[in-house]
Amino acid sequence: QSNKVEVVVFSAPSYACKRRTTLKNHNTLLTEALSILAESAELNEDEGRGVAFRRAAAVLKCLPKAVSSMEQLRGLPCLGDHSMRVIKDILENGASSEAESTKQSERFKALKVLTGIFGVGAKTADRWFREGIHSLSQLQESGHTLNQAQQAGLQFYDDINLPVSKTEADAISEIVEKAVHAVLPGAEITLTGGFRRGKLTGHDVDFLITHPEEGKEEGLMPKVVSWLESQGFLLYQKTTRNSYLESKDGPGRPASNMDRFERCLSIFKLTKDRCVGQKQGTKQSATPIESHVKTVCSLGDPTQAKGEGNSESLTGSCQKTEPNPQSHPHPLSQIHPSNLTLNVLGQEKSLDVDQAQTSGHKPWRAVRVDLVVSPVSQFAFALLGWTGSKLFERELRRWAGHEKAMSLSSHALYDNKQSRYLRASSEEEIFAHLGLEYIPPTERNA
Ligand code: DGT
Ligand code: MG
Repeated sequence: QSNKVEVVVFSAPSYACKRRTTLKNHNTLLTEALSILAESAELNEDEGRGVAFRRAAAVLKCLPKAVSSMEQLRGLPCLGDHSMRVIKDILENGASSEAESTKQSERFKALKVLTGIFGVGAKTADRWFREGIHSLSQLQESGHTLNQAQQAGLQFYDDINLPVSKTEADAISEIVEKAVHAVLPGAEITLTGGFRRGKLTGHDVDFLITHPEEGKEEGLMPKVVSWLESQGFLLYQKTTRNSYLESKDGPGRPASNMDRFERCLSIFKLTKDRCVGQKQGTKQSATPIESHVKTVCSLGDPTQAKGEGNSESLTGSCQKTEPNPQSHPHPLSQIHPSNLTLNVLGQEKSLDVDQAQTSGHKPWRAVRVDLVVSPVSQFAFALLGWTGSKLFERELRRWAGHEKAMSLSSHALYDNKQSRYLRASSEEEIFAHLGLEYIPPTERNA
């Protein structure tokens, strides 16, 4: 018998798309610290550093056990010197002093609060921060003109920063299904994003819509939006048209990482009896009673804020971060109530901020919903592209480009060697084209 203590040395492939990452994370202390540093880098628009920390966190997420010594990390990829120092600090002292001081820093806290506004990305938040705007109340006092998205973001700040539950996502699914089937029977709706990966909460609800007959999906989004609007389900929406066919860069080689599908970024109004404790078999009618109650919170002159759009929410890498309401103070408690008015059935009343903003005092909540329409010929690519996680997607594209000389997008897969597009009607086929073992959605939580 030997007295040698066996050290489990972990190993893992360096591409996240070759690993199986479930939601069971045995190393949350480590991954949370690395995620804070990633988030901070992203807020500082240092993408390279952000990705490095995301990769380091992701490799620890797939380990079958908690890390207990530095020795065990010998065989692991993606762990640079900086990440190793962070891990060592946690293993020795129980916490990372760097992650802790980042979390406490005035800049990080302020940028988190400001990018918590829908339609505000890292760039805008940084500009405001440098002007001395560190809180929502300071933003309001500054007299800055906000675009429509940002106004909605401020108005529904608390709700939007409150995680969406699976029950709420299912209630939204029902509404979206009703809307889509009302305007195009036979269309198919798929829940994508984090909920498709099995997450129990999310920062938004993502849907992909298609029709089995190519071309039938054209012009669908405006009709769906009109239906939703007529039923009082939308608090905000911005639809962008599909420009895929018009673009010069060609499928599989998008000019930016943005998709060209018809897409609607929206904020839904979800009635409370639909979100919490909805009883099985007691589905209520599609029209919520208070869809007749129009809420108009005025936060400046909306006519002054045109043209900026909300593109930042699409491109800002820090816009969509894991919801963590605990790390936020309650910035809305600082908003001056005199800025808010509520128009209920034509009666204007001044409104207590709590009544207007917090989810506890009103019979509905605001939920961020992303709708994407795809032609059925591109559906598999769109499904793979919109299921995530973000790092998994990035790694799939890196694998395709670096290891296979292929270009993968949410529209297509192009083989640079054969100079042709590779067709696929399922995610399994795409993985096969890429020479990868199929990883189901629940194991894409890198
Ligand atoms: P969540 O909502 O916080 O629970 O997390 P996810 O994983 O649902 O993340 P989300 O909603 O930001 O996005 C879902 C997936 O959709 C994500 O993995 C990547 C993709 N995605 C999001 N926005 C864009 C975009 O503007 N362009 C492209 N190509 N993909 C996007
Ligand atoms: Mg999502």
